[in-house]
Amino acid sequence: SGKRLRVLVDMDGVLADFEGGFLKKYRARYPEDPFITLQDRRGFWVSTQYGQLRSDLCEKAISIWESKDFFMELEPLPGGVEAVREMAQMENTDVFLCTSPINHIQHCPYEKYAWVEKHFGHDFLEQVILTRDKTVISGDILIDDKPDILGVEPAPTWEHILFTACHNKHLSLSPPQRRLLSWADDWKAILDSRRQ
Ligand code: BVP
Repeated sequence: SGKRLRVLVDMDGVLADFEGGFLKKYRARYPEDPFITLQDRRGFWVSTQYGQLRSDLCEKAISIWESKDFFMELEPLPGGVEAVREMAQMENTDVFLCTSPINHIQHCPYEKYAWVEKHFGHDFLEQVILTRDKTVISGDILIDDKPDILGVEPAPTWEHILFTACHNKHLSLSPPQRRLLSWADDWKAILDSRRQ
């Protein structure tokens, strides 16, 4: 009881398999070029690591997620859609999908909404927040695979829960930062720890 809990959930790397979708389409489009296995991924930015592998691969990587249907066709990560649906049904709980579109605007913003409609249904479009700055969005919890979530607000209201992904699993967190290892991990306990 008490006030409602507001949970912000990221899409890429938390609900949608950005890394898997990227690697599959990159290898299909550039079969002669080197690639980075998911096991060898380090750092949030795919483009940065590909650019370090070979300088021309940075723009080749970018060409993949700037293509039509990239975001729309991402596979859901295991258990994510089910967990968010269940979370949204819980008492005193408001869930929003909080995601940063790329600034190549042709396809990504539309396809993120289309992905939500496809996997959650039309009514869930009400819960979508597209923003390039998550620090100005208020909430109690932000579940996100990006290790550093920065913006103009130095003291965001939310606690960032780091969702484990191939690129962040080796990072040691500075306490009291917490992780959600996957959607099979105890997300309900994390929510309960923030309820009044
Ligand atoms: O829309 C995603 C993909 C894009 O950044 C957005 C991250 O959004 P959040 O997960 O933080 O909501 N993106 C872009 C690049 C390179 C751009 Br140049 C990248 O390497 N990885 C990545 O996810």
